[in-house]
Amino acid sequence: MSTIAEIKATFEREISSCTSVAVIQDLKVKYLGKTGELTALLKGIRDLPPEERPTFGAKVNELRNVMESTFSEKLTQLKRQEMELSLKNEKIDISLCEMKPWGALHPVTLVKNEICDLLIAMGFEVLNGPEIETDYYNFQALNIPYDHPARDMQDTFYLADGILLRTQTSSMQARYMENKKPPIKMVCPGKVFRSDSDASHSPVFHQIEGLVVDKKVTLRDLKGTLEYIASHLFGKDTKVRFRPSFFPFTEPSVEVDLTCSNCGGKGCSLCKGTGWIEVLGAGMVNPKVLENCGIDSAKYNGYAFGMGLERIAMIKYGIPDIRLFFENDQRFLKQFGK
Ligand code: 2NL
Repeated sequence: MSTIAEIKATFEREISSCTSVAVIQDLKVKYLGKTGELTALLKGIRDLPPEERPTFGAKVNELRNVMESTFSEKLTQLKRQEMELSLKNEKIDISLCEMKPWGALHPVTLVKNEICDLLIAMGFEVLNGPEIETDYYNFQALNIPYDHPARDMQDTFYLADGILLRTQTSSMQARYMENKKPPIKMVCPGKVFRSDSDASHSPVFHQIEGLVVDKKVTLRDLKGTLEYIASHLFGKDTKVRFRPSFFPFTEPSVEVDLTCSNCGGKGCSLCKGTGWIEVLGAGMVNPKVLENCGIDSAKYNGYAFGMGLERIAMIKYGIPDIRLFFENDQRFLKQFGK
């Protein structure tokens, strides 16, 4: 009986000084576990004289019940305390994310994505090509003669004999035609380089060129495609106008004007009172270019168009100077793509 009293006393002392859930679980094992102190007492009952067993057993059981309810009360209390403490200490500052400056897509990327998405919807494939090109794919394959001014050192960045920074993405289109049989519907966006620099010319800028090669393609197919793009980029009432022009790689060639998105065609300072803005060049692929790339020009023909993405973005967003695209000034960049 005195052992029971001793165990009870130590138990009460230990449990009242217990301050954590982990410790209380150890204590429970110490007293009530398989090899616990109280369990040992119960097992010892058989060594007592039979007349003492009932009273002793009842006392031990009574203590076990007290211990079990004390453990469970103390456990609930400690769990609550630990929860309150962690709620107090582990604060999550959810405003921290707001403090980080969010990036935005560059206006040239926005315009590129928009045009690519429209062309993808019409079944065009998007391809990227090398920025370092050979003279052959950049000029010769595209029927640009040796005496053409674009080939001059003042217009093209040459890296080595016959190697240059591409001046147009059509170099990739020439590569593509060599390897694919018509029908071809592809678009090629990317950086191009020209030795030229002022408010409307940058030594590096972005172009997107489209190419369709198939049987019986017409200038009207080209116009329809451009009307679709123009109406989505600048509004559904935008009209497309062709004016005769010249490119070595297309015949006939056209300059393409759109009704001014600023005044809707009435005439304003942006369109210099004409109501029209020149946005791109295009035409029917010169049969010589098709032949250069191994396509039978008696069987197939096609159209092609090329536009400067900075120019499109300048018109769309009213940006006055091309150099703004390349200065990486956050005050400029963060106005787009929110
Ligand atoms: C412009 C005019 C143009 C093309 C690009 C092209 C490509 C092949 C064959 C024929 Cl593979 N043409 N591209 C055609 C006409 C005009 O670009 O002013 N770009 C900024």
